[in-house]
Amino acid sequence: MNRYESAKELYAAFGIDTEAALETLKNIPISMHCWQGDDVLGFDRPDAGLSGGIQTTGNYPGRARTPEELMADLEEAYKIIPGKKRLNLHASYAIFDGEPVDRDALEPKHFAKWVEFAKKHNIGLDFNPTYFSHPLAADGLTLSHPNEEIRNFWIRHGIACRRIAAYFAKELGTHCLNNVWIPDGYKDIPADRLGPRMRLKDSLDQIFAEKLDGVIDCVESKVFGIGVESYTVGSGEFYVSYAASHPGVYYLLDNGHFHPTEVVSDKIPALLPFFDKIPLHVSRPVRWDSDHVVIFDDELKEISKEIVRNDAVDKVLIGLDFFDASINRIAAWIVGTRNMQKALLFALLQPDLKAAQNEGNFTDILVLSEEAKTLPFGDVWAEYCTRSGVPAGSEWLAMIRDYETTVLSKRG
Ligand code: RNT
Ligand code: ZN
Repeated sequence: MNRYESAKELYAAFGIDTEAALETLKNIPISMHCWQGDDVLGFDRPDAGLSGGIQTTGNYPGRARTPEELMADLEEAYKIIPGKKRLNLHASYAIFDGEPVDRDALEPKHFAKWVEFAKKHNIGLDFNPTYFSHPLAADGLTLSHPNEEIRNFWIRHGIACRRIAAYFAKELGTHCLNNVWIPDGYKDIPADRLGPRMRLKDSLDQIFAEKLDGVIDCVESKVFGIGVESYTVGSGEFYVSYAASHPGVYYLLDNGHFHPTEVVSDKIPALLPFFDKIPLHVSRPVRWDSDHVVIFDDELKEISKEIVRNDAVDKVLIGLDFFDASINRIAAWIVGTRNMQKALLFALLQPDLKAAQNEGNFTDILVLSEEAKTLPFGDVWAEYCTRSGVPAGSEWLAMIRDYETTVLSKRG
């Protein structure tokens, strides 16, 4: 008997159907963020640098410098990542072909090459307006800016981006999640905490006014950023209230954007009674919103369990958000994305203990969930990879090392 067949029997003894788990997993899309490939720099403003209170650290060689390089790197990662993928783009990844426009004048045509890429790989696209790395965001304020001209520029950017999102949806025949995250806030204690929030609310109302087919709108909250430590305009309460009072707008949870002992795994079932969609930015905060590569850790498993056992596979829109410039960037994408999928599979292979909870039987819950942790999960994961036509184990590292030697190391 091969290892998978033997694992299947051991899981069956726990009442767990490995075949059903594999079938479910292959249909859960993971939206991979394009920005791990180039340290969040984008292409529309080659000299802008990264701003907005977020930071990549490290200078590992081989960063993608052009759309062609980024696409090639994504394709390399796709060879090793099983299952259904989507690609998450930022507006700063516009491709101009010699005729640059500012962010408030972006049009679908500036993303035609990305649509072509998506069609080639049969994937959906998600989108994000870029409210950072731009001279008009230099003081860290955008949609809440007290200067009406600057605020209007960013409102126009938001409107332009939603139309691009609608173009993606139409071209690709799948929804496009359009996520608004802004860096707005203050380094030190503000004199007015309400005014900026009233302006942000008004800006969002203007941006979301147009009804667009296929676009799923969401807003992403945060606690603080570098240089923006004392006050964040788009806080958790602000955005969850905004989403709850604006049908069609959803609240995106980034697990680097909460206080250290708060967990997104518990926020998912807190939002499910109220929202039919919950978008995620799965990340790994280490002491702050550091955006480390996602590893197969306990919180990732808990997040996955909440998605799976609450029948929320179609409601939770899983996106990734990490950026590490200190290691091979393609390996980072692959590890992080495979870990998300591993955690989902792990969750799909856990016993259902809801009935025990209702009977007050916490002994069974503790014993059975601990025993299930050491079932031969790795054999089921390996089977999934093999059936998906990708390497099952660490042998893929050699492929990436080879690409590093032949392609990445030649980049200046
Ligand atoms: C920043 C947010 C935001 C960005 C990306 C690049 O703290 O998490 O989602 O990381 O949009
Ligand atoms: Zn995020």
